[in-house]
Amino acid sequence: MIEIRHDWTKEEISEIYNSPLLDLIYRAASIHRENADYGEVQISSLISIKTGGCSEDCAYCPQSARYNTGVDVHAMLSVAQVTDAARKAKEGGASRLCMGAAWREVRDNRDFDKVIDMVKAVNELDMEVCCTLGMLNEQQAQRLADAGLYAYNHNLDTSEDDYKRIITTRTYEDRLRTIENVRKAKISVCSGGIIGLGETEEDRVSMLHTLATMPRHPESVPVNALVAIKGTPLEDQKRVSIWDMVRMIATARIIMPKSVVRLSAGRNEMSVTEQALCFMAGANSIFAGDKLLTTPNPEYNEDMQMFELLGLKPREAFKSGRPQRQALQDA
Ligand code: SAM
Ligand code: DTB
Ligand code: SF4
Repeated sequence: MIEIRHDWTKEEISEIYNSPLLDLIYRAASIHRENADYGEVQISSLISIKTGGCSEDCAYCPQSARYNTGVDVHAMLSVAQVTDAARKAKEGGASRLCMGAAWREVRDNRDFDKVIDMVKAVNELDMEVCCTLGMLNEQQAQRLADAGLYAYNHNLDTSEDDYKRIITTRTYEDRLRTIENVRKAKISVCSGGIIGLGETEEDRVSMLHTLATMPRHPESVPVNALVAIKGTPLEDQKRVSIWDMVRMIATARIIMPKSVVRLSAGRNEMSVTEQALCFMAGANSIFAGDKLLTTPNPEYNEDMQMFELLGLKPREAFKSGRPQRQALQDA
């Protein structure tokens, strides 16, 4: 039995993160292999239901209205457009559809009513439905849960201390509060961060510490490599080293052994060999489809060839039970 701990110290996490690379990969791979489904990779497909024009100043984001990034502002998609995309993603092997909106927070207006309709419609296709819509209050989280929302993505992005350098228009506490509201509504939590923002190793360890000491670990932990976007304050950031990506993934795998660790943004700049190292280190989820929200992602066929080569299989939907409430209660 794998022990799930919520009392990790920063020192312990730092020691793991900084252990000799091959030891780290071996330890993470061994833990990963204790899970029955280690050859399976969960596939999520992303769709931007409302693009650009966001009021927030997240220094990495192509969708902030404050930077000239060339991303056009789009009105919200229709329910039919979303279900069409969901059907295609499902045919391609995706078990989850994640709908993203360039919002600071959810407001109780007609746009939110439309999101609720989208959640219901995608749910009917027998896919896990995920949303990432910014901050939520308890009632809004409950409304999404009642519509059948399976998961909610809300990333911490970096450490509490580093947060102000990256975002000034909201606080770390705001972020944590939304995650709590999602938890209370018994929706599966997806929360992780980005590396390559110019953060220190201590910041990475601290962010992992925040995640791994939550009363329940997030069910999904996305590890994004910064996609440096021209026009944003982080446009000149160097591409993050693959070894840093592997260290983050392996450490997340070791300290949150039951969570799905997602090799998220940045795959388009990675070779198959590099991605194979990430899977070896315990990554067991990706975003598939030729686009993330606004930036390119590897072609679907290339990903399927990679799966074939590495002997990986897409994970079927609702493997953790449906609705996931029981699994969440048992965790
Ligand atoms: N507006 C909502 C929010 O901020 O929570 C939802 C959408 S937002 C684009 C979702 C996440 O995408 C961010 O929290 C961040 O982790 C990730 N992201 C955005 N731009 C990125 C970039 N250039 N490189 C890597 N990850 C990025
Ligand atoms: C996550 O952790 N990464 C995804 C998803 N959750 C919403 C978003 C990545 C966005 C990369 C930049 C873009 O395509 O706009
Ligand atoms: Fe807006 Fe989300 Fe981008 Fe921040 S990350 S600017 S909140 S869309």
